[in-house]
Amino acid sequence: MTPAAVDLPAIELREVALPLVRPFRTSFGEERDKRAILVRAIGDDTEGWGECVASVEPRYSEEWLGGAWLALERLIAPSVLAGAVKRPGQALEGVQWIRGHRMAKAAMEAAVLDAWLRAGGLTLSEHLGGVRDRVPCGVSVGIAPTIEAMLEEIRSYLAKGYRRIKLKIEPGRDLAVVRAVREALPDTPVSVDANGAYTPADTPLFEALDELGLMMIEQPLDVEDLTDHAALQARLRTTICLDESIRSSRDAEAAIRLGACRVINIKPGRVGGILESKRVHDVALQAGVPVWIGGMLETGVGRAANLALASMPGVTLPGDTSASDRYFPEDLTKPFVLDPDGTMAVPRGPGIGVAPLPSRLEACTARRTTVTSP
Ligand code: SMG
Ligand code: MG
Repeated sequence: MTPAAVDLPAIELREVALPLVRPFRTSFGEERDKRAILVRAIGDDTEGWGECVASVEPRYSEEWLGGAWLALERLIAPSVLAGAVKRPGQALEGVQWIRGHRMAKAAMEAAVLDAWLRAGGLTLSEHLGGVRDRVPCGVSVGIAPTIEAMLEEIRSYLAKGYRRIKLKIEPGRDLAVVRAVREALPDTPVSVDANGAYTPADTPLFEALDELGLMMIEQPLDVEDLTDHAALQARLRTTICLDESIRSSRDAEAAIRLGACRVINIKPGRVGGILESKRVHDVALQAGVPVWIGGMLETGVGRAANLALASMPGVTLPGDTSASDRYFPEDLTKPFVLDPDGTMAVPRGPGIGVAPLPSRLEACTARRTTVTSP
């Protein structure tokens, strides 16, 4: 059944703040608490939720929370309020002229899509052509102060069942750390993620990492260096996975054509939406390139959508979608729980299948505003 058009007379924006269970350190800095913008599309008989993954500072990409808030409040929400949403892809039609701001657009699309699917009683996974109701999960491990601390953290994740460990690396904290982990846990599938912290001059380092039997090396070089990634991939047996460099399905096509990667990490915020994520997936599937769903330390709202994306047929590798207790003492939604076999259930309710718990939402809200039709 195709849901009917939904009228959305108002859009609420909330900035939320949640403490993390432990600081998350990457090559571009450390986060101690999670801040996000939640978009709530309010219809007469339905509502929908989306999460904007822009970080507080523009380090992962040029987007940042303060800028995304303004883009949503002043440009994106007024444009969506101007018309009824008859088809899911329509939510962002009026904002095509806005260059960039993909994370802000993705959050709005997610909220509208959720409202539309809820109105029609369809799950997001069904809408995306999902083929599984449980998905295998990995976990991303931040840079720790010592190797011992990192090993302890990793062992606790393995005990819970996680199927793949991703280590964050940065210049100076790379080869020795990864070697120590491989030696301590030789049978554990391990990947590394550099968040673009290296240059082609670091090729000897990657050749050394190439000897360690890693599942993949994620975003070793700068976001704009597709050709350098292609040259590096040609020298390595280890698969290169691109994250930051893939901002659209066109980027995915180009990267695959150039041989810049053999795997793609899909994040809906980075590529400007859930529907564009499906297009990246389709391009990769067509080319025989495996994909997995990444994470941006989302609250349960964003994670629910990521789990639905992970149910698509071409998502054949464990993602960074971990359980609520890996991130927060208390999530915004009903907690997501990892099964001992290292899988999580794809939400079964209509739309994204979850919503923020009202009392948690109030407790975590730092600011809010409501944009209404003019
Ligand atoms: O959601 O578990 C998660 C985090 C996964 O490592 C993760 N994300 O480059 O893939 C990545 C990073 C970006 C995090 S920036 C906040
Ligand atoms: Mg990454």
